[in-house]
Amino acid sequence: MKAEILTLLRNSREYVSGQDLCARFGVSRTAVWKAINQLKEEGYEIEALQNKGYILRSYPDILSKNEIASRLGTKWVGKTLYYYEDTDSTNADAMRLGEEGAEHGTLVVANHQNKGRGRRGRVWQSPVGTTISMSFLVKPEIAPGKASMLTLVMALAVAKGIEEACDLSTAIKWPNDILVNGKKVCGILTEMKAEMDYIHGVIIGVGINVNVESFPEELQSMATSLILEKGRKVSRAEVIERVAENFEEYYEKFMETEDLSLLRDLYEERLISKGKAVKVLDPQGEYTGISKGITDTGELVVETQDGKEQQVYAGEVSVRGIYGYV
Ligand code: BT5
Repeated sequence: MKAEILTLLRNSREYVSGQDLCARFGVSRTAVWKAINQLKEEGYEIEALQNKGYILRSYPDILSKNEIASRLGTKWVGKTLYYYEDTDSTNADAMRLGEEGAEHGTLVVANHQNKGRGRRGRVWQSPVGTTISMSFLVKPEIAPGKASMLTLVMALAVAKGIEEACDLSTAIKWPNDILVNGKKVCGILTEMKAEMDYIHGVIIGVGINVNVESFPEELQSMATSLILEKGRKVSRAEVIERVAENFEEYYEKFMETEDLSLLRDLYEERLISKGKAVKVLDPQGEYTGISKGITDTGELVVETQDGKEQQVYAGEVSVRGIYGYV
């Protein structure tokens, strides 16, 4: 009921009467009063006026199960929601929950993540209380080889979500970095539990620097946050809401065709490398070229000096002018 009261208060510019709340939820005035008091204790500034009711005056950057649940207007993403104050890695949590039978669309969010993982064993740093660490569990009935496209689907959902939540323009560095003004605000890690021809679950982990005011020295030249770019605090719950809603829409589009053909234009509009010089760190040897865009199945297309087009499936690609490739 607390989450529903919060939704009602957030969506109302007028006072919401206590009587209406009682009638709506079929509970006593005391029960409503108790729920309101709990919300106040969590940091919501709720004003109560006799004969008028309650109004929500302000809400700081609160992250809680109620705050997230009260916002999500999704059909299936985040309907099962786990929230942890502290955890090692939300990707590890989502993987475990998936093995225990958690449903398609389950969302795991943490206020603090101690052992955030990047790709290939790298570390993802998530300072306490200022970042989003979240993982989505999906169970698509597709060939396991197609699952890596979900990283691109999520990249698009995050890029669009940030644009909507705080009116900043974003760019995507293929395949999994979201940038604002040329620096990384978000990384995505997709992991999968599958047999050769059957997916048990795909975990798409998203780390977003939201209200991080400073970074350790080794990240300063490449990392940024929404607060640093926007110049004001940003509500993490609102960013989660937008990302989740976009992800639901884009995932459904992806499943229609089992590729990115319906999303490719949207992705390429934000692809930072498009038309630019890139360096591909291929295990067979490094090469340079001009990035042309992506294929319907998510590979990066790079035209080399001899005019041939190469498709990059995985691996590291540096873009000239971004994070140190000069
Ligand atoms: C990523 O890896 O960018 C994927 C990050 C995924 C994190 C999420 S948080 C929720 C979920 N649970 C997890 O355990 N992980 C996921 P990669 O492309 O390998 O980039 C890692 C590199 O980014 C590091 O080696 C650093 O150079 C840099 N880095 C680390 N922390 C950063 C931060 N907070 N902001 C920007 N860059 C960072």
